[in-house]
This record gives sequence, structure tokens and C-alpha cells, in this order.
Amino acid sequence: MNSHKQILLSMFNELQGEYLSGQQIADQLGCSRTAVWKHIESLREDGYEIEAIRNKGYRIINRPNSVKEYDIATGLDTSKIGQNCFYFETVASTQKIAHELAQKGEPDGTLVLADQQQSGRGRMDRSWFSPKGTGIWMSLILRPKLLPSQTPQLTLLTAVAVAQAIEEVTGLTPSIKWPNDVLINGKKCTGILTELQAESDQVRYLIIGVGINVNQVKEDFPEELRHLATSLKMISEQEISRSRLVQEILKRFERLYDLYLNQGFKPIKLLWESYSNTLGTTINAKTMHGTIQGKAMGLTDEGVLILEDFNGNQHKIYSADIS
Ligand code: BTX
Repeated sequence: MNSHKQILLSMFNELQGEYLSGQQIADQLGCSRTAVWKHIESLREDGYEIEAIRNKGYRIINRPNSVKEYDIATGLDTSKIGQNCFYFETVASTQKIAHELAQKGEPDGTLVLADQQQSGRGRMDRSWFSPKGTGIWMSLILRPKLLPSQTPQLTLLTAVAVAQAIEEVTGLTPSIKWPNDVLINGKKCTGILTELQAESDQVRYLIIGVGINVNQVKEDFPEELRHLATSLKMISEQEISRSRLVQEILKRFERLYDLYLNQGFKPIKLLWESYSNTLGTTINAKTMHGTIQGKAMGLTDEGVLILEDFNGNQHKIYSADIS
């Protein structure tokens, strides 16, 4: 059924608003006119507004802002990333599902998406607010041949892919706060969480979780997040297509991931630096061993942040909260 829906949606996409006759659909799908009608009804149940005119056919006049498998698959311009996709209405956390699927052997590039998370997680056991129908809550399974110590580079790479995609789809100007927050106008619209399973010196698999506030309005956020969080809609003042943004992220991610696997972290580092709002500024880095204050000087070629304290000593920051 889903693949039929996907073919049907691709046909509608190609026609760009023209009518598609019942007979054309029946021929393409190899089914009866009654079955065509059932497929159309099923799309309507999913929120598609479809006009039906006798002797002309069907035309989509409005699409739901959903991120179901076929919303992502229709028009997805990647060869691997996101081609294998699992969608859920409500989950505890897409990270948890992605771990389960990875353990069952789902391949590199598999995507898990949910419309809502009830226990979305952030770094260090923090929670990630993931309300229904308005955001992008997704986890990507990757199986790169990397050392566990290299994996933070993929978090940085993901932040670049998200920033590029937001720029492309919304025209907004995002910045990246080391290591993993994508901000707009200084407020957090995206969080990235990388988790891995590794055997001694080799990554078995990696799960990159991305949470993006897309179409929330201010009142949708709980009081305690309102001063630090924002959504793309709140800044751009327009409703953003979630599936279009997911597709753009997957496309950008695939390009950067290929570049990274072929040329290493250096080209990614340059891109990351071009979006950074951290470099050159004085920051507090709260690490597991205490807080260091100083100037963020840059990234090493491995993606580690270099902080110079007021005595001129340089510190390598592998993991910290920055303020
Ligand atoms: P983080 O630890 O950098 O950020 C978590 C902190 O961000 C929270 O303590 C809270 O202050 C704030 N916060 C919580 N929810 C939001 C929100 N919606 N918008 C802005 N700020 C918020 C960042 O962790 C990593 C987040 C990854 C989320 C994705 S969603 C898909 C996947 N599944 C899952 O459970 N997590 C990831």
C-alpha cells in the first residue's frame, strides 16, 4: 500500500498541479479504477486535500505537513541516506528504536522518524521536548569504519548539514554553537545527540539523533524553555514543510559524509567554522572536571575545541557545555 501511495504521490508531483486521470493512475499502478479510488481515499485520510473532477481526474490542492515514509521517499535525492526509513506516530525516543533496529542489522543510512516523542533525550540524560506534529525528531543509523574517538566529528558534520538545509529551505541564517546546537537569532532550534556502540577500537554503529523545532509557536514551549528555544516558524513567520526540510538535510548529510569518508575532517572543519558563533569569543566551558574560562581559538583537525585561558594556556575541550 505504501509503495502504491508513493508512486501515486510521485505521479502527482511530476504533474505539478495538473489533473491526473483515474485511468492513468490505474494503468501506472496496474490496478482497477475501484482500487484507484481507494488509494485516493487513503491519501485523503492522511490529510491530502484532493479535488476530483469528472472527465478530468484528480488534483492535489493541499498536502499535510507530515513526515511519513512516503513523504520522505517521494523526491528524496540521495543514494543511500534515508532510503531505508521507518516512521512512527508516537515513540518514547527515536534513539531507542534506532538502537534496536541497528542491533537487528538495519543498514548504514537507515532513518527513524517520529511525529512525537514522549521521552526525547538530550545529552547527559537531559530531556528533549518533542511535541506532536510540529518538529523533526529523527535518528540516523550509520556504520562508518571509524575509531570511537573520531565520532564527535560526525556530530559537527551533522550540525553543518542541518545549518545548510535550514538556510536552503527557509532563507534564515543559522549559526552553530560548539559542538552541537544550531541557533537562530541566538536561540536553540536544533539539538544533536550522537550515541555509539563500539568494540575496542572500531565503531560498530553510530546513532545520530537530530531534533528540530520547526512549526511551534512560542506558547507551544513549556515556560522554562521559552527564553532559550525557538522554532523556524517563529523566526521566518511561515509554516515550513517538515518533509522538505528532512529531505534537504539527508541530501546535504550524504554529500558531507561522502566528502568526510574520502577526504577526512579538514573540509568539514572549514564549513563548520564558517557557521560557528563560538570561535573568537570568550566562553565558559563546563566540563566533567570543572569550568574553564577563555577564548575559543578554533578546532583541531580532529574536531576538538581549543580554548586559551587568561594565562595564555591552551586547553583541548572534548566535551562540555558552553555558555
Ligand atoms: P542537549 O543536552 O544539548 O540539550 C538539552 C537541553 O536543551 C535541555 O536540558 C533543555 O534545556 C533544552 N531543550 C529541551 N528541549 C528543547 C527543544 N525542543 N528546543 C530547544 N531546547 C530544548 C541536545 O541535547 C540533543 C537533542 C537531540 C534530540 C533528538 S530528537 C531525535 C532523537 N531522539 C531523541 O530522543 N533525541 C534525539
